[in-house]
Amino acid sequence: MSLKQTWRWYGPKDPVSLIDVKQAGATGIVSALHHVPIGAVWTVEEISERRNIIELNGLKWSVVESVPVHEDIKTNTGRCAEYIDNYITTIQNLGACGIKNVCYNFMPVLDWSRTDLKYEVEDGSAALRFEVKAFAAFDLFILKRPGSENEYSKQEQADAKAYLQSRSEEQIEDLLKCVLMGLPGGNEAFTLEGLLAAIAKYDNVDDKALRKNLNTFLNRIVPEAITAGVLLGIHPDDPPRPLLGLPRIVSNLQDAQEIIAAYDSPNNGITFCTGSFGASLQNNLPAMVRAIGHRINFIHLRSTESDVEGNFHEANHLEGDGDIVNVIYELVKLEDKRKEEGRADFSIPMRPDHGHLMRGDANKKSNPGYSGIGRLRGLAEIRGVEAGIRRVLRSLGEGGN
Ligand code: DNO
Repeated sequence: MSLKQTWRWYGPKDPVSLIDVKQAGATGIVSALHHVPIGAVWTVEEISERRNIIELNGLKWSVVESVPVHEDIKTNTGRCAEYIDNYITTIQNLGACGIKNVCYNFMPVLDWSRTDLKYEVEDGSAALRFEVKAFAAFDLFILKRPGSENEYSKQEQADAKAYLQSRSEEQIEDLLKCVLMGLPGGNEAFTLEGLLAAIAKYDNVDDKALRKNLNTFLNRIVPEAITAGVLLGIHPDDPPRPLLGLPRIVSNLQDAQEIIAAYDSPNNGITFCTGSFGASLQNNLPAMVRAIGHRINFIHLRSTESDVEGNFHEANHLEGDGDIVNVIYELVKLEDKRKEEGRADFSIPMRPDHGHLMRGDANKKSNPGYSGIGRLRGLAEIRGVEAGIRRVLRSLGEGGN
């Protein structure tokens, strides 16, 4: 046995085809109906259509990533009640179509964020990067968010200004696009005014209020997920630090434990994203698997190289500070334990998350982080490590079956 090897596929327009996925050796697909407006119901017809395309290619739609949560739910304003009802219907429809694993996130306004989509690493491939002073420069001097000057020290403001002055117009434009246009699978593109308006909706929503709104959401959707047989997994904050003065509630072990405790059920789980949690040097990933493994419903494996200030770029899957080899060891042990306990969900879907843009893909169109060859390398390395760990455990008589 092994972790269920899956692959994110953005749908028929994804430049990486389902044949490519099959040849990479994945058997499960992670996909979403990105064309459905956030908050609207995913109908059985639309879900079945996507599922059929996947199945026609001999693959299985294993996980939905993501059913996005409308901002009105996160802020508990406007059409919140209607959007929660719609979310429930979507979960029921997914369950009825046999798709039983749903990832979502509760990050305010922006989904995952980076400041550079083409950071060149030593081997010449390009990685995604987040730089604290670049983001501060965007916040302070491009977005000019009211009150932002009170949230950065004098030194941070000076660094951000110097950073901006050192950049060409084209580089500044790239930074602007990187933050505003959103990354694949994230929220819609913003204008500067639109972003300011979206942020202003959080004027009265701090961490405590956001947690309360998440709990309200969970109390409504988890019982329905249980009935529909759907496992939910909240995705951590990426990066795991507050941005644009907005609240952040899924950045570390304690956050994850609070969410699990808010509604104690295997259906209320975590998407264990090693890249998101791992970008904070405070998070010990193998220890986190030991602590919350019983509620891990979906896994993203990738590594980052970070510094104490919070800057990071995405490293090769087995390099950087993610300690992915030890994480895989803990995951193999976790699956053994689940089998012993007789859990039906012992095999956990895992996808290689992101990858470098490599030379063979450099001239092809691709979604940032989601080119084919970089992820193929990641999956192959992960698969090799897992096979090796299982082999050794079996020969020692210590599980790994
Ligand atoms: C980035 C991804 C995120 C993630 C969503 C989950 O590569 O991990 O887009 O899918 O935040 O809801």
